Amino acid sequence: MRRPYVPWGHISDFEEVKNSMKYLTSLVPIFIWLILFSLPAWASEPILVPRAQPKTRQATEILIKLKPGADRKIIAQSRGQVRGLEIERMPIPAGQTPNFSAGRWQRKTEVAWAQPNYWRYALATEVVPDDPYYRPERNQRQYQQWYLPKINANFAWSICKGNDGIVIAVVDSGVDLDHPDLKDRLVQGVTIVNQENYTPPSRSGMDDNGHGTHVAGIIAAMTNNNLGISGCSWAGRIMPIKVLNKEGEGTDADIAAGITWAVDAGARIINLSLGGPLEGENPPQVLQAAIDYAYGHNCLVIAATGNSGDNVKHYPAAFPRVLAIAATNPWDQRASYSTFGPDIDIAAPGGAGEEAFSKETGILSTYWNENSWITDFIGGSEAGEYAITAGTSMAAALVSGAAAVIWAYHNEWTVDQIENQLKSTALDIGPAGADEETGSGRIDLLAALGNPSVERPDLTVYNYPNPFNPDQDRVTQIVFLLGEPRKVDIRIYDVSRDLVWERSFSVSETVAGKNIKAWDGRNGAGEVVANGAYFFRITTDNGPASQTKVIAVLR
Ligand SMILES: [Ca+2]
Ligand SMILES: [Ca+2]
Ligand SMILES: [Ca+2]
Repeated sequence: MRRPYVPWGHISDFEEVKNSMKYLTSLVPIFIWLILFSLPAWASEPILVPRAQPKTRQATEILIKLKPGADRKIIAQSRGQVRGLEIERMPIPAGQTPNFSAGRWQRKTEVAWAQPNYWRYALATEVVPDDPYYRPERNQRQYQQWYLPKINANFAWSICKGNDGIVIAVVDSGVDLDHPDLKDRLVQGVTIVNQENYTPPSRSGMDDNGHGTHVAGIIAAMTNNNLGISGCSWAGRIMPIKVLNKEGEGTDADIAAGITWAVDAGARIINLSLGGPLEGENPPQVLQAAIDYAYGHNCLVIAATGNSGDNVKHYPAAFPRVLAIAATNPWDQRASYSTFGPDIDIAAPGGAGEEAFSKETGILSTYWNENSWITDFIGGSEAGEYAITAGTSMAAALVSGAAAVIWAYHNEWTVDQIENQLKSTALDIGPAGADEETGSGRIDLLAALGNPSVERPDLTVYNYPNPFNPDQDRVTQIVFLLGEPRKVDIRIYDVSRDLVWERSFSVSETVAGKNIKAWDGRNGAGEVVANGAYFFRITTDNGPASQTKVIAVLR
């Protein structure tokens, strides 16, 4: 029997899948949606927002303006003039700094002025879409898409938000064609599912599973429409290609046909959040042929590497011409479920797999199921129009969204150039250099757009409950997430900036990941503080990494 492909990150309790993948069922958590049914009030606390900071590159030329009638012999070495201006571009002699060289020119009697040819930088500023699930409003049960700021998408959007000319084919279980946060992003798709005892929905590309709808939302949900989530690409078109059945299974032949259909219909990117292990001796030739066809048409094929948590080769991700995506958790580590091996090209946030599901660690996106009429309800098998899950499927989708933005910005680039740009600008994580867990590292969309000028604080801070009532809550938990154990100081100030409370924690008292310290609402003299706003500042010994947040004390 043909082994069905299952979409990574999808619930799979279907008997056939269980039987055919028996050896993987010991890894049950990998195939389970990690769903949080009810979220505590603190679930709406904010997460870190990186700040843009200029990077400095040294000038390599001096620009000089000669006085009228000056002897032009002194500019014999000129590299030419600045267009439209009689200003010369002079090389800097070896061993001289730009300022020293400019000073020497400035002192010459023939020279009106001289300046180094300083570098300027695209000024990336944060862009905050109005979609309610992107960022929370204080004290409301709203969710955050931490994975977008994680890859600096919020700064990248100030440079490029995408382009409707870029079509991304989601070769998956289909996409909910009626989803209010997707429908205006869709182009005509197709259903290619040749399976006995299964009848797909009558409308081409319509989802009857939910997985493809989740993937599509990560890539390019309708953004800044004051509804639901934000997509990684604000523009771009999703082409729903349904090749998996209601249980999320499909065959090589249908997947290959879906790929060639998408290429012929003009897709630039093909997202394959699906796969299965090698069977027999040879990689699946029909998929190889389809991927070669896509590559031959300058179409980028992106695939999830698998949720097996081991180094079993999975196809199609293991094909060299596929961009194979591993998943990371919120702390830039390989997610525990993420398949590893020499075929891994790059990593992206896919959510943590080792904990119960939450907005802090899972991936929130659009969703479909029979109960999709339930709106504003997230979690569980009854998830409505939005749901949280985790998997390399989600990581692959995020890379597809990022690639769509990069291609919109560099429309003339080839598949290889897009791939190289994603790899060369990724943040190296895990073992130094390219490694088998996360490939070239975790993607950074801002860096990939050519502006690597962003500070990367390794500190995420929030507290809960907040507001905090010392009489009822006893303590407020101050939570800080660290990339690695560090020495940490916590100081709490009142509004007049007087110190109220402080503690220092040594490296041996902190851990990589989540740290929690409690404040009981009392000052250094043991008295409960007055109602009002307090600031707490957390500083680590990691250079300037610090974060300041507000605690409201309310009794
Ligand atoms: Ca939206
Ligand atoms: Ca590859
Ligand atoms: Ca590495």
